[in-house]
Amino acid sequence: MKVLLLYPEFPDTFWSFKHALKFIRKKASLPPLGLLTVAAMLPEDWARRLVDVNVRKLRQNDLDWADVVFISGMIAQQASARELIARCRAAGKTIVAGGPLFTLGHEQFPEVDHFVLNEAEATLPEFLRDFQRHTARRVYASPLFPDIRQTPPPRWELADLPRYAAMSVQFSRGCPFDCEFCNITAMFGHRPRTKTTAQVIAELDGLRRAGWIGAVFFVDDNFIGNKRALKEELLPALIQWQHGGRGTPFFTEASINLADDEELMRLMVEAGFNQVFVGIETPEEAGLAECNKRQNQKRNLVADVKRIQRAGLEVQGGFIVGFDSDTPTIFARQIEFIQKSGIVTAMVGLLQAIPGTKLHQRLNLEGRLTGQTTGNNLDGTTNFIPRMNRETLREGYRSLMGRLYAPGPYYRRIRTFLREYQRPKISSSLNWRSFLAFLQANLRLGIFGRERFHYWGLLLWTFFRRPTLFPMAVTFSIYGHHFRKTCRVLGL
Ligand code: B12
Ligand code: SF4
Repeated sequence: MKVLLLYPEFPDTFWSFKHALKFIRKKASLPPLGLLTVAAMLPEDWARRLVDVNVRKLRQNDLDWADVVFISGMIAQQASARELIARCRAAGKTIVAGGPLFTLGHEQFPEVDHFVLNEAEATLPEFLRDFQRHTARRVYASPLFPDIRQTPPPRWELADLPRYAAMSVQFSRGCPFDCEFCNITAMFGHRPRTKTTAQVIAELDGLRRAGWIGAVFFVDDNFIGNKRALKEELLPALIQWQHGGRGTPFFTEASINLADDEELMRLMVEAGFNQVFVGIETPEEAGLAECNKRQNQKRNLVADVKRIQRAGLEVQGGFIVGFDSDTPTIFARQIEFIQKSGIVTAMVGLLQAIPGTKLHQRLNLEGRLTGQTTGNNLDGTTNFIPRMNRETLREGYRSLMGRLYAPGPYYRRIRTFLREYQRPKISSSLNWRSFLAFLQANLRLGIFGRERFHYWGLLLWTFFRRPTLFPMAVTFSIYGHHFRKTCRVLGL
């Protein structure tokens, strides 16, 4: 059996980092970990080929080669997924689909032959058994949250690693919290399930063997969901592992209560973590209460962010506007918060209702849903009737994004951050790509860019005040270019 593993293209959005990746001659941020994991669960004698359309085109000979196509994706990739499915159909291939896009809405893909939904650990073995007996059903789903201590290491050799900016590994699935808009708990449950330390180390060793020396993203929904396992097992083992190698920078996602645990932050930094994405959502207590973001309530969120930054972890923040309790003052409040906290990469989205979330259920009951989500809450659209006037919300969002990423405030935010930040213990080693990126940045941002005065101002300031953070200043400048371009593409 020859299996073609297909990963659809991401649209040009904030998270694609498309315009920044060009500077370092990379094609995509991360490889499709779900498909690489599924590849490892297929029978040993099956041949496998991965085509991630974000890094290379799907060719006719890929389709001619394949007996069956396994396609994955998230909602944001649905347009490309539909195109790929149509091509596979036209080529007469059997199509098997799985991953978040299909788990949350398989009914919308009548052309697909088999859906293997939820976590493959729970559904794939039964499908494979039936498929080999030619008795496979159309849909395989499971309410179970499987033990991931049996999950095999991803088949890295199928991916063209040098084309990606970073690699990903997963330690845990699930999150103990219950935010109304989030579908993580519906998909992965409340009890964080963890892999064993030995599994994680084996995955990292596999990456090293495959020649990877760059950054690694721990794609956990909330890395600190099980603090005990981290402090007693995983982090000490990672510290040990780093000593045996050249130093791999890690980044991840965590909830704000990370700021309460000095020991945990210290261990994370020692283990090589230098960046963490935190869902802050809103500085307004009413908004936090409305979406049940308990862990963010009644705190000084700016002070929390600064504490994490001072520990040596850059904070990237997720923010939302469009809560029922939001009034038109929210736009200025968000900007003020983000500027003060020095969160350079601030992903502000309009609230969208994703199927499977409590928010979706509530808005459905209230008769306020207007259509399907685009799956990308940063594209300036909503799929429900907001309490605020729709035009006020859209305009407010547009102007918020414009002001946040305009060169003046953006470069000021970088300085606010660099003043606070501790130099990371482990960071990406500089190589010819970094050097080329620096030259390109000088040309595109420093000579032709509208931000040129801000750019040189920042570089000079960093050179004299925080010289060890100079590479970060260049990286942030390149990100700013990407964010501004994306705002233009999205008409923000
Ligand atoms: C890494 C990640 C990203 C990376 C993607 C990189 C990549 N190449 O994959 C980046 C940073 C680009 C990203 C971006 C976004 N993401 Co994202 N992301 C994740 C994250 C944290 C981890 C994904 C992962 O690697 N998981 C580990 C693997 C092992 O799990 P998996 O992919 O689910 O695969 C398992 C099963 O689903 C199944 N499976 C998967 N594929 C297939 C295929 C077949 C054939 C079969 C049988 C089974 C199967 O088997 C696997 C093993 O169990 C998830 C959260 C999560 N916990 O998964 C969110 C998640 C996938 N992202 C999400 C969202 C919303 C986004 C954004 C839209 C965010 C935004 N607001 O802009 C953007 C969209 C991208 C864009 N450019 O527009 C949502 C998706 C919701 C949905 N239903 O589609 C998730 C679930 C998070 C959430 N809060 O809800 N993301
Ligand atoms: S803390 Fe993050 S992952 Fe957990 S439920 Fe809230 S938004 Fe989802």
